[in-house]
Amino acid sequence: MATSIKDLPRDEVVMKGHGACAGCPSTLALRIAGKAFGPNAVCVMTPSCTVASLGLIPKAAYDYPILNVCFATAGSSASGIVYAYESLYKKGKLTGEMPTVFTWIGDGGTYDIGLQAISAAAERNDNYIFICYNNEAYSNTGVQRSGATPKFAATTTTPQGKMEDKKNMPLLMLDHQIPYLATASLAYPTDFYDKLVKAKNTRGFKYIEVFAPCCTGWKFPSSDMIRISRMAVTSGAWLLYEAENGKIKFNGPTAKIMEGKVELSPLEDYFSCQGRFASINRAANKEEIIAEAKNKILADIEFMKKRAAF
Ligand SMILES: Cc1ncc(C[n+]2csc(CCOP(=O)(O)OP(=O)(O)O)c2C)c(N)n1
Ligand SMILES: [Mg+2]
Repeated sequence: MATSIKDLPRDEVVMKGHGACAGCPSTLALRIAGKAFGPNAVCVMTPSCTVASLGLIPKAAYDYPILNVCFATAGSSASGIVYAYESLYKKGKLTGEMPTVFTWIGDGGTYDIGLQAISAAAERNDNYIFICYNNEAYSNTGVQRSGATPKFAATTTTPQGKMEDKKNMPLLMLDHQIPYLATASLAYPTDFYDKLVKAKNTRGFKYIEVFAPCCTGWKFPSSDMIRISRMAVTSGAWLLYEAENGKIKFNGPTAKIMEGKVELSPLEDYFSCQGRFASINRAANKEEIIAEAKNKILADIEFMKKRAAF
């Protein structure tokens, strides 16, 4: 049975005094991960907002051991930790439950700079949970475009709006034939929590990507973070699903969208509350741009329906 919000453990691993922006989605998502994994866990991070705001000694505000590594080793550092633990347990030098090893890495570190080592770890089916928090930009260094930035979104390197579509990283990871993969949203925290617990209890390589609307980079009031998280799902801009041994199951509103039981909410509403899409409003061909973005979403939905039935 799905967990209710009242059932979530009270444990907090994100401590007070951290330097994250108010309404930071990564920080909230980390709190939920801490509840799912419990105290016996080890985390690997690459340079990112989370490292800068929570992970740096002497101001580290996360109650886990954190290994802060360079981007290119995003996937391989966690593999090394797992192999070391497995060897120590085998030799009897460690006993008890092995800690949950997980990564907490941004979209820049996942989609772009760390991709090679992540792909290799997935292909080896290394026993850890790769978590990507996707704020659709290189936020920490001033909001540059990444492979996860959607078309038309303005960043500091695409001031007129990005001209290319984003990569479909979850599908790319699914094609590594890993035992568990999930997408998640902070508007559906118990769905996210259940997916984290499932990943913890699955052996092999697990990939979870949580959608993380960044108020600073996307230019909206911090109090709107959950509302925007929800609109991304209801408009079809972010699809919620999981795949156990490659079998896709849609979750929450995405399941209803796939079954044709609910209409997509207006994409215009999702765009209009974010400053990064402001140039769409100013464009002479505004209708054309919105129609193109909607058609892309519809095409992705049709593709995923067929992919899930396959
Ligand atoms: C190899 C390398 N290139 C660039 C940087 C500079 N850098 C530090 S954090 C960062 C942004 C990371 O973006 P993302 O992984 O999406 O995390 P976010 O900042 O959005 O939380 C960059 C480019 C670096 N540290 N190392
Ligand atoms: Mg990012």
